[in-house]
Amino acid sequence: PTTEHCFAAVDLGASSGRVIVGEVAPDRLTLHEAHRFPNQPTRVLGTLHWNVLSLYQGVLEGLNAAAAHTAHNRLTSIGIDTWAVDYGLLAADGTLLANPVHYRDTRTTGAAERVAAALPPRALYAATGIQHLPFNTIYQLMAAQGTSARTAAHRLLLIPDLISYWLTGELGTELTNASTTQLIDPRTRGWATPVAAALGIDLSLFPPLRHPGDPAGTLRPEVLAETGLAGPVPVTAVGSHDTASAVVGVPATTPDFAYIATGTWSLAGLELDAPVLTEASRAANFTNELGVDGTVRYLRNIMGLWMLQECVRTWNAEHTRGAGTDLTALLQEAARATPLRSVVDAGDPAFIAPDHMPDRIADACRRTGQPVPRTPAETTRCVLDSLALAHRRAIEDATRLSGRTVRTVHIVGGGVHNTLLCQLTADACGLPVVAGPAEAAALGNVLVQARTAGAITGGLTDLRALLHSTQPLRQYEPTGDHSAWDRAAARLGDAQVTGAAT
Ligand code: ADP
Ligand code: LRH
Repeated sequence: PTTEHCFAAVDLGASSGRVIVGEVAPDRLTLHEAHRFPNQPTRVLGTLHWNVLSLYQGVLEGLNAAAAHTAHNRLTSIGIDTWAVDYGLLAADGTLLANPVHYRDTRTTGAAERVAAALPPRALYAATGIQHLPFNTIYQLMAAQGTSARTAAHRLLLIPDLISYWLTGELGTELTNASTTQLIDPRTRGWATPVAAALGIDLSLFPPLRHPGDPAGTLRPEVLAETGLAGPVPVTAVGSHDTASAVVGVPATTPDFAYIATGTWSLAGLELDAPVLTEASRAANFTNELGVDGTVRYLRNIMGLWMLQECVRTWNAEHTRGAGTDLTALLQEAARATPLRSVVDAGDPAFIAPDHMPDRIADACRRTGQPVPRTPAETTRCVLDSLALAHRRAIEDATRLSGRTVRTVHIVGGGVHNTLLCQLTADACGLPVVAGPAEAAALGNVLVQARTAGAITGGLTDLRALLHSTQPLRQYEPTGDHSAWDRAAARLGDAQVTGAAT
């Protein structure tokens, strides 16, 4: 590798963290996975936490491995993206006051009602355009009111901003991820001050906003010593929300595309120039998260491969399939299982919490009068059919609500490896699917850094053209009887596959 233009993307997903080195030139883009480590939350005294120090340790090990991969241990810069909504609270001296709580923790139960009493959901949506999800940061802050950490807090840092602070000592709040707090006005792309005032949230908790491409400090000497990197190493703000970086990483060649970022979650929707804040959009539970280069990510959160991950975890614990479930064999069996035998609402918040996923899926089938899956392969098929159906519904709703047309669906993220899910999504949507890259978030992260450093130039279209010409992609054409998907959707009824809007 050359020294000039190696970038490290720190990409922390809910299932794994990775540090990926991207080498970039105007006509070349190669990735090297320096390090991958599991992200395993821990329940302590009844609260589910992220193991944030262990994640930081993984980042340091990853940067060490990245240094070893580059000539002379040099990186042009580092960018950080992680999952959204969660945060750490800091004391005035910068100490982390408590271990960040996981968005799947149940502490937010009842918080939405308290927020609604202070600010009706319609007004909240008109001001922020954010989909109602029980774990949005405002609900977490409502739930944290009166706790000792919240009372003592001087600063609030979203997870990528916290990792960035530990690496550089600099404070900031990156905009794309800030939009997931439900405290940003997507029209002005600044703080929604009236919303914060109505909810009693002190916006001075958040350090100043920074934008993708802004400088975010340089690695502290202690970090250089630990990682073996040769300084100085700048940290560049990227789309620090992993989904914002993943959308940059969509290799679209025309404007009429929809995307589905599939990993732990499926985030399905469109890239727009302006938010859609209508009441119809609120009722359909669509979000207007902010994207790179002034864009809006108009999408719906769908439960994603979390449902399958949790099933596999349960089966492994029960030894249903021996010591460990072989995902490849399971997916092959699922491909042979009866199609669309039973489907569940993959937008249903009932699937958010961990544990007992196969039972919860069985219950949902029972409640809707459908056959209960009997084997892991049948349950897997039910999950994948349900996800494909939810993908289709999200794309149909997004086009209807925005007035846009879609001719191609791009799938990016870990789900790209799941060829059955990609084919089912093409079948359900009745549209060609282009699958890849799997590491779209890391690629989007690297591309924004590379543009900032001057290694490449142009807008999102140019960045995507580079992806299209350099990354392996696979196309899936729609097959099968399209009306079978309409009949399956009808079994769930109209209100389904949106996640109930309150
Ligand atoms: P996150 O960023 O949320 O941590 P990823 O984008 O890494 O998630 O996607 C993880 C998911 O991708 C896994 O849960 C799994 O379902 C799927 N996946 C990854 N590799 C494979 C594979 N080889 N075959 C099938 N599915 C895979
Ligand atoms: C995906 C993701 C998604 C959020 C969820 C909390 O990793 O960032 O966009 O809604 O995690």
